[in-house]
Amino acid sequence: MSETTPTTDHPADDRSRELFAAANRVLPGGVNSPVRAFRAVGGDPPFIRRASGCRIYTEDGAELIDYVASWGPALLGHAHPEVVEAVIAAARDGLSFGACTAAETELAERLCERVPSLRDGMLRMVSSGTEATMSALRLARGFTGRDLIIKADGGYHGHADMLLAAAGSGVATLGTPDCAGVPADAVNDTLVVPYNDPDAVAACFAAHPARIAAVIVEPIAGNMGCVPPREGYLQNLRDQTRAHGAVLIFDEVMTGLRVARGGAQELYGVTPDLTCLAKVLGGGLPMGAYGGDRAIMSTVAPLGPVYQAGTLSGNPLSVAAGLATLRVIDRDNPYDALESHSARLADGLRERAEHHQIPWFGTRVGSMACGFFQAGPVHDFADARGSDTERFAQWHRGMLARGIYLAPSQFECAFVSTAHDEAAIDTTLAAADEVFAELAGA
Ligand code: KE4
Repeated sequence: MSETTPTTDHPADDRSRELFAAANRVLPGGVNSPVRAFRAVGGDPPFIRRASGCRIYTEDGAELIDYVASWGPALLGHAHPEVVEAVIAAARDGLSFGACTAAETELAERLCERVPSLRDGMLRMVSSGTEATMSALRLARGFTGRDLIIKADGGYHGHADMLLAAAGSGVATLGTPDCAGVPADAVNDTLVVPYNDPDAVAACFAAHPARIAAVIVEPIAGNMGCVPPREGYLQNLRDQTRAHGAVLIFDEVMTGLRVARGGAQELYGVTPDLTCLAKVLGGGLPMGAYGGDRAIMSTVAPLGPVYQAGTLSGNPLSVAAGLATLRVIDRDNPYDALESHSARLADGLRERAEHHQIPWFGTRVGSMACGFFQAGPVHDFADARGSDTERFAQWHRGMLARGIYLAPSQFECAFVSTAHDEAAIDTTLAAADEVFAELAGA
């Protein structure tokens, strides 16, 4: 999302400012991923030296309570000892072989038993969410012999060309490039529809009979802020894709393993044909996967004609981190605690915004949440864009100055980890009370 950079400086500190100046000389924007540059909230980003539990520690010696969680992977908090030890042990036996290992099979088995769409199915490991969704869409096209795909406006599925599409002039008209460098042909088969609008999807199927290969959707939108599916939306997509012979793909890169043991598909009881996973799955190391229906997955090379490959796919360290993460999840069953701590945070923020009469529409599913600076409701990206992003930037700066590290964009989520205890939540709420008071007085 392109957003303006507010004029006032961010309260970053000298050492981080020096490091950012150096970074800007050799990295575009000083970063290895655009959102980290803090352009939507202004000022220089703090540089992180280390992290532990729910806290990150900056190069300037600041200690911050972290709700970015590496954009989702840190479900168990940072540097979880069992995950770290598993990675160290694996590293001692070699970093990568580019060959078969038993651990890859074990991880695949553990995923297939918990994610509904993977049961009796197969999966293929890759190294990022982008790789997972790009591969799943190529597979859907190869399996169906069709070319068109449908995605939601404001849905983010990584940066593969075909997915960087802006909505066409009409709901059923094909997309146009949403960024430079994407040829028109790359998105000419991409239809972009409003999220939470099943009729728009139906219009696409009516306008393009027997040409749509797949619908890809975040079952809980997390890249326009947190926008839950409306009642029946996901089931409607399931029914429409089945009726039209199209593949339903749930992009659970963010929601998978986070909102429930089996992901959003378990939570809402809707099973897609294919699922994309990443983030929590790698426990903080580069990891992704796509998988599902055995007949569809049997179209993937070397079984079938859909080619996809990766040097570090299923590498021992990422697999070790993933296995350790699943072991901790299965032993501790963290979801009830995640729910209660996340509810404490979300309810507390809403109460304080109301007390200070700040227009705030809070959304949450499990341990992913956000607050839109508007009265709401927010059901799609057009609604989300009605938020006061300048007030969000002031909120972000105020919270950071009080030791709370939030995603530097109105259109991202906050993530609660198992390491966020009540004390951390209450510290966050106390900071929020002060910042809301500041905003009210501004
Ligand atoms: P990666 O290629 O960044 O591993 O995953 C892409 C992706 C796919 N699907 C969903 C639902 C995602 O949220 C993402 C990546 N999420 C963003 C933040 N919302 C990553 C942060 C960044 O781009 O730096």
